[in-house]
Amino acid sequence: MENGPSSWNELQERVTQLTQECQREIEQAANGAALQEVKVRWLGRKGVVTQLLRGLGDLPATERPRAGQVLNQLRQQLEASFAQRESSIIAQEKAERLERERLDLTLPGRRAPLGHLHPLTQALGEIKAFFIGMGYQVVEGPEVETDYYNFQALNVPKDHPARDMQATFYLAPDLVLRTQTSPVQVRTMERQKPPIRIIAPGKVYRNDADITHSPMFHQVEGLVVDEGIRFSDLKGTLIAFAKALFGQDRRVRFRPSYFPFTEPSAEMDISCTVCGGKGCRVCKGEGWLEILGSGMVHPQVLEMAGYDPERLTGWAFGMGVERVAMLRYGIEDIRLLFENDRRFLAEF
Ligand code: 2NM
Repeated sequence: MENGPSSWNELQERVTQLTQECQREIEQAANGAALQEVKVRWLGRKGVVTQLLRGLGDLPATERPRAGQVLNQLRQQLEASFAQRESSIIAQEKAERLERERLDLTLPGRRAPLGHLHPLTQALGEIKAFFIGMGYQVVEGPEVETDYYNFQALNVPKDHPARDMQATFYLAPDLVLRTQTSPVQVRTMERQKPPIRIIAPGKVYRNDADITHSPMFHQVEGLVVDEGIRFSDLKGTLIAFAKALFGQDRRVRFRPSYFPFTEPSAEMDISCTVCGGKGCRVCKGEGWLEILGSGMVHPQVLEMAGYDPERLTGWAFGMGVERVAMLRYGIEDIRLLFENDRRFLAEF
């Protein structure tokens, strides 16, 4: 061997030295990349061991086999050491990764936020449930109405203050946004024969806006027509309704009132839901809250709808859904019901 060991002892010694040197580097390689770099330096195409093997060609033919054996042994031994270290690094890196990515499978899951019905929809649902339970039909009709169905058929003459431009949205001289759902009841009377037991929920429109009025709001009106229907039917039904919605121990009273489409007419109050009747800010010291208007259907209205007022009588009522929701939940500003601020809605 030129420039190399001149005796077998020296070659053996050199190989032992190289083995130790390489072994140390293998142990010190901290990760896969560092180990690969060491491997290239020792066993790669220009690596230490490869250079030595190439040097074999320079040896006399008689020495080549033995020297080749020694160097091949060195290469095999180093390859084995690399493989061992490689697998221990892979195992260690896997253990580290598992530790780093550890999941606590016992943690409770994140609950999907559950929505709920809008307070107005809840109030409307309770109102409908009561009347459906009493055998009433739910009917709907157009929000754009003719002057005839919104006013004339309800005994509201051309010069009545309820037709004031201030309150009614006119779309054309004979076309309005309905100011109440009563036109639905008139349309139903025209279509069906008694007995009639219906409620008409829906949007209505009036040019009013403050903390208790919105230009669009919701009403539920109801109508019962048959032979022998009396004011006591109105009272019994509406008292049962008030107690179903506001509590069985709620007190109820009727006050005389006026509507063009009923005679006699009455407003129904319930004892204040906030103070129970002692008088507070919500009931303005009265102890009572007005929740709906009602009355015996005016004979003129029955007649215009094609019914014989000598044979048939009826009673009707109308209430604002927003008002019911505000009284039930103690909401002081109607606009909160339409802003859809989820922090507000989440309270109901
Ligand atoms: C109310 C009050 C009193 C009412 C009357 C009718 C109809 F079509 F039968 F004439 N529907 N609704 C009525 C009666 C509405 O709202 C405060």
